[in-house]
Amino acid sequence: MNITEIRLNVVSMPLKSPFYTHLGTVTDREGIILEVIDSDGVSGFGEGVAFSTPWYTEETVKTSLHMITDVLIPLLMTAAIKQPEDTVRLFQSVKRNNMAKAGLEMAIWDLYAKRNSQSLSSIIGGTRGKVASGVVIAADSPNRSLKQIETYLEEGYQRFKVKINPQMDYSLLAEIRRHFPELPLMADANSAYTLTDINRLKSLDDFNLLMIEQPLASDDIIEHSFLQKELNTSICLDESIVSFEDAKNAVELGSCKIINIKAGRVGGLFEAKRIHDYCHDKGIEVWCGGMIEFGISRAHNIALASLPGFTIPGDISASSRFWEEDIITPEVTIENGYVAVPDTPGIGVAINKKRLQETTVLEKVFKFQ
Ligand code: OSB
Ligand code: MG
Repeated sequence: MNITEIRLNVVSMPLKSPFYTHLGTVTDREGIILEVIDSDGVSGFGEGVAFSTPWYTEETVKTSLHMITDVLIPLLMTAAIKQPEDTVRLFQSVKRNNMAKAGLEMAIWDLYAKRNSQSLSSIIGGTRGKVASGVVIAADSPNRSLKQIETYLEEGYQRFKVKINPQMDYSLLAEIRRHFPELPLMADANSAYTLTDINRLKSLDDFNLLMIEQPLASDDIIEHSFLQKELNTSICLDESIVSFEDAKNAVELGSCKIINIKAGRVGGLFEAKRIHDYCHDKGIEVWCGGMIEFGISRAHNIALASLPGFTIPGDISASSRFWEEDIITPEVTIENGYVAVPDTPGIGVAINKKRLQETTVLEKVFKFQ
C-alpha cells in the first residue's frame, strides 16, 4: 500500500434524543472521519470514536486530533505499510491513545480489503452473512425507558440494554420486568458501583439479566473477580479491557464471563480480533459494543461482529437509532432483527459526501511525500 494522502474531517451532529448515563448526557456527537488514500486512488475509511469530553475513557476529540495529526500520521509517513498489522507494530512506540490509533488502523484495514477486492468481513475471517442487532435504552425516566423498549421491539431489536446506577437500578429493572417478563435484557453500570454495593448488585440477580456490564471501576480487574464469585448474573467487562493482555488477565482471574469488544477501545481491529480469537478458544462469549458512532465505525463493527465468536447481539443499531441522517450510504438498517454484512469490497458502504460536508466543523489534508 502506497499511502499518498490522508483526509481528516471532524464532524458534529445532534443526537435525535439525548443519551443519559450517570456520568453525563450526550446530546451532540463529534467524531473524526479519516480517509486514507493510496497512489492508485483507492480510499479506506476509519472513524475516531473518542467523545468530546473524557467521560468514557481518558481520550477526547482534541487529544485524538493531537495524536493523529502530530504523532501518528508523521509516523505513518516514515514507514512502508504492507498490511494492517504493520500499522499496529508502528504504533507500538506510542502509549495508549487507542481510539486515535484505531481510527487510522481501521481506515488502513478498509483500504487493504479494497485493494484485495475482498469484504472487510471476509478478510478478517468473518463467517456470518448477518449480525444480530441489539439496542441501548438510555432514557431519563422509567416511563420513557418503557416507551423506548416498546418502539425498539417493534423495530425488531433482539437484545435490550439499560443503563443503571445505585439511584436507578432495582426499581427500573422491576418495572421493565413487570411489562416485559421475557425480554432479552441486560444492564450497563459504566462503573457506577463499588464493592460496598455488593448486596445491591446481588439483588439484581432477581431479574434474569443476560449480564451486568462494567459494575465496578473502569480500570479494575481484581475486584470484578471477587464480585463475579458472589453473583449469579454474568459480569461483562467493557471499560476495563483496553488490550489483549487485559482480556487474558480478566479471563484467567474469572473477573467476567463475557467481554464487550470495541475496536476503538482496544486500539483497532487487529487487537479486537486477537481478543476475539483468545475468547473463542477459551469458551468466553463476546459481543460488539457501540460508541454512539457514525456509519463508518458502525460498518467496521458489523464486519467485526461477523466473526464466529460474536454469539451475543451487539450494540449494533440502525443509523436511525441516533441520527436524522448518517454520513454513509446506504445507511445501516435492521431487517427482522439483523443487519446484513456487506459482501462488497472493504466496509461495503460509501461516504455520503453531502452529509459529510454539512456536518464538518474542521477539515485537514495530509500529503505524503
Ligand atoms: O458503555 O457501552 C457503553 C455509548 C457510549 C459510550 C459507552 C457506551 C455506550 C453505549 C451505547 O452503551 C452504544 C451504542 O449503542 O452505540
Ligand atoms: Mg458499556
